[in-house]
Amino acid sequence: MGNTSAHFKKSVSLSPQRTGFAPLLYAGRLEEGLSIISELGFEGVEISLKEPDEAFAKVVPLMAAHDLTLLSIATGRSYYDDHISLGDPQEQNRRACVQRMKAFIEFASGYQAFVIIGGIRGAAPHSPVVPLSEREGQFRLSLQELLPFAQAKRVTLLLEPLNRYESMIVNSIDQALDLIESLGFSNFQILADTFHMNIEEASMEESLLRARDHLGLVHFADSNRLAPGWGHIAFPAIVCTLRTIAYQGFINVEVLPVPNDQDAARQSIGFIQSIEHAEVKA
Ligand code: LER
Ligand code: MN
Repeated sequence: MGNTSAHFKKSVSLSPQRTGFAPLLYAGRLEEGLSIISELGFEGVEISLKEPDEAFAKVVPLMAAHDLTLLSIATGRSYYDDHISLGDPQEQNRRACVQRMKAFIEFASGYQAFVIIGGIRGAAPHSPVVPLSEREGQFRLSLQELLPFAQAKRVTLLLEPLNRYESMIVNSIDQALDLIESLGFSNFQILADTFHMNIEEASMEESLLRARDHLGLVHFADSNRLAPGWGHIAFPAIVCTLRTIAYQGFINVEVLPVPNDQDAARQSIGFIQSIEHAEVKA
């Protein structure tokens, strides 16, 4: 058993705008970024957007020109910049956020791209005190509306467990699995991010094994959110597990532009290439 393809497809998180959400490369320099990452050997792009605007739609053809797939759309800026969320205790805000997500889903359906549910569920630890059960209930209500909408448009939504310092809802892979299994939609899958797993999981490898039937995408960042290899996460064991479960999706690099965008991109792809065939002894 294992991944039969020669290598994992690799993608990277970019942003058309400069943003307060930091682990994005070439933020505000998207065209330059597309050309450099395609030369480095990346095959796909994840784009962080506040909304699916026309300015961005015009850039999408450039991706194809560089042989890059638009893999996924990250949506957290609606919460970080506009303060609306899918678990919002204020109904007006929650509705605005559900509408925003529907626009993302419509946009993504044209490109067969994933739409990510990460920070957009809200409930950051510093947010106003509202019983957690109420926020979870509101989040669930939003999902019950969005999942059939996305299904009709053949779009898969990815639920990304976030560490406890970023959200109080769905921190671990097991919590994500519970929610996904209880809702029962095949277009609802997991996005497993090594940066968050390093904080929340007892064993990243065991968690990936449990997630195997629902794993849509993987984010790679090291323990300090630098490029893989510049922190202390044991990536060879993780790629070995991904091969064991025959993971066929992309490995998406979501890292800080430190010491600069190009070095972070170069280290990320070079490091993954150097370990992706490694054998790890149990
Ligand atoms: C986004 O993919 C992520 O990992 C989060 O930290 C965003 O809130
Ligand atoms: Mn992530």
